[in-house]
Amino acid sequence: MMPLQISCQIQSDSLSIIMNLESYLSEKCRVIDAALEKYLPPEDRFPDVIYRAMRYGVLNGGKRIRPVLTLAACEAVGGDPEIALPTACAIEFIHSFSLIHDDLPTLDNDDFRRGKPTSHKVFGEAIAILAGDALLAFAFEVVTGRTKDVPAEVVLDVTRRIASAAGTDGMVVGQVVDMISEGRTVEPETLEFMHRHKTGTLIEASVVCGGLLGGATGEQLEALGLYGKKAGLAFQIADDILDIEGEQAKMGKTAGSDLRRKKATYPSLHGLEKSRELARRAAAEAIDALKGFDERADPLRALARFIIEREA
Ligand code: GRG
Repeated sequence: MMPLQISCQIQSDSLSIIMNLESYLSEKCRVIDAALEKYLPPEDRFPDVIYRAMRYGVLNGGKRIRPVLTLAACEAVGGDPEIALPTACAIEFIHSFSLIHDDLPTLDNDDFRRGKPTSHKVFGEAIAILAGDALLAFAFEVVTGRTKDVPAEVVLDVTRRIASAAGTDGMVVGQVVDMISEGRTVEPETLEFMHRHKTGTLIEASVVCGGLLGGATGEQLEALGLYGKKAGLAFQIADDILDIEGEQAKMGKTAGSDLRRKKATYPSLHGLEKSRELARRAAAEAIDALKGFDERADPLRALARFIIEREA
């Protein structure tokens, strides 16, 4: 990973934050990767192919942005990130599930993901579908079974928010709009709806659930929700830009696939320059949403910048 001395200039109150995001990310990723490995079923069980496929889809080197956001949001409200770890991992299981299904021939038909052959290329389509299904169910097993020292109603609320973000209030409708928009010119509102749902809702849930588990007040939750919405939108606009400008080797997936499939994207509708401006604006609004928080929210502020400056 490139050294990331992130200097965040917050536009509204010109507060400047310098933090070493690289060391923060690598420490959090180490903790998250160890927990993902620990929670996942071992692959020496019958029938091993499904466990191997589940593990392959998760333990293949993602950036872990969503679980890092969950831990960072928990810390931003003074909570113990250890408590949020099962939820952070559950969200990564759901995200990994969505990538396995998104890559299938019937959806995006991609051959590479995170620098490796996609799940269906390794295990065949049927097992890839089942591994995705298994990861979705497993995510809820982990949140409800592994979360400790939190009131049951908080676990219930977290569970409901994650389910809602994965389903027809979130990823599923976003994906449907993505599919029906292929090859068509869509209205800016439709594109924003698509991005908010396909990517934004799970990112928002990652942040809000971290806050909930950390004991956030109602006001803090509202601010974290706004941060998550804006950061989620910035993330997907940046993803659209990377599909055009990014280096395939760094991204670990096939570049230019949106163009080939005539996908509705920010650059296709607004052009690259305006898209960069919209991503910057969304990230600045995310940072602005945290103005009532102290320095414990600095990682969230730096992550908003990282989301639009990343190279993969
Ligand atoms: C997942 C509930 C559910 C149903 C299937 C396939 C699908 C519906 C939805 C697709 C959602 C999807 C794949 C959105 C794209 C989000 C996106 C930008 C993914 C890339 O995320 P990164 O960059 O990837 O965080 P890494 O590999 O770093 O984890």
